Amino acid sequence: MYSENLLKIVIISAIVFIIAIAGLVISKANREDEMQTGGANSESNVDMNIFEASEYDYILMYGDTSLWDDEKNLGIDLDADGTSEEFIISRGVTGDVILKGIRRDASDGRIFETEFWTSGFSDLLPPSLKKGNGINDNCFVQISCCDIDEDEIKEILISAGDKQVANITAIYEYSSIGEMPFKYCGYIETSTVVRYIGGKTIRAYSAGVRDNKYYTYIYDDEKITNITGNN
Ligand SMILES: [Ca+2]
Ligand SMILES: [Ca+2]
Repeated sequence: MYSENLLKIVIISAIVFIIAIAGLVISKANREDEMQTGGANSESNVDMNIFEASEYDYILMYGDTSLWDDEKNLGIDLDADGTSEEFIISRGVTGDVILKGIRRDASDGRIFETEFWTSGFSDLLPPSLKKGNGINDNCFVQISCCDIDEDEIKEILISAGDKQVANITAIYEYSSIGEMPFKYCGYIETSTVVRYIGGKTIRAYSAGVRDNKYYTYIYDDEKITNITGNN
């Protein structure tokens, strides 16, 4: 009798142990999935974003590109003309980062695209954020759409950063005509997070957001201007 009870206890303990381990594995997998998933205004990713605003859309990826198992897509009508523009974060065959913006011509369906990474953005990054043609293991890349200069057309913000030492956020204007759908208008360099606070005003945090140390920039007339120096 005693050994039967002992056996039951051992079996039950083993089942509880297996369930606990399975739970841990599943929760870890979910976290890892979230790390690379991003998504429009997803609360679970707020702490990971390297560009933030109260109203915006974004896609985000993180770390070693060889571990990216899918691409991220964002369809958004930047100029409210009824045709969506499209953004993609994915990896190329050699593990390089692909950050793409696409305009589809509503009348004839022609496609015009900009690959931000190879058309100048990666050149802005310090070596600490890069690995080969890709990003370092602790680096995030983010494409965000937000109307910063309040002209009813959303700007595109391309960001790369590790949330500690370096954050490069470049601003591009959308053009609904011509061969170049996205025009480079400058960049902000800081340490952690870049945040749009409304009124054409951007804060670039040099430490954690809670430390409240930031430079203030105005984005207007396709130009970024530092207006206050360090607070
Ligand atoms: Ca459009
Ligand atoms: Ca705008």
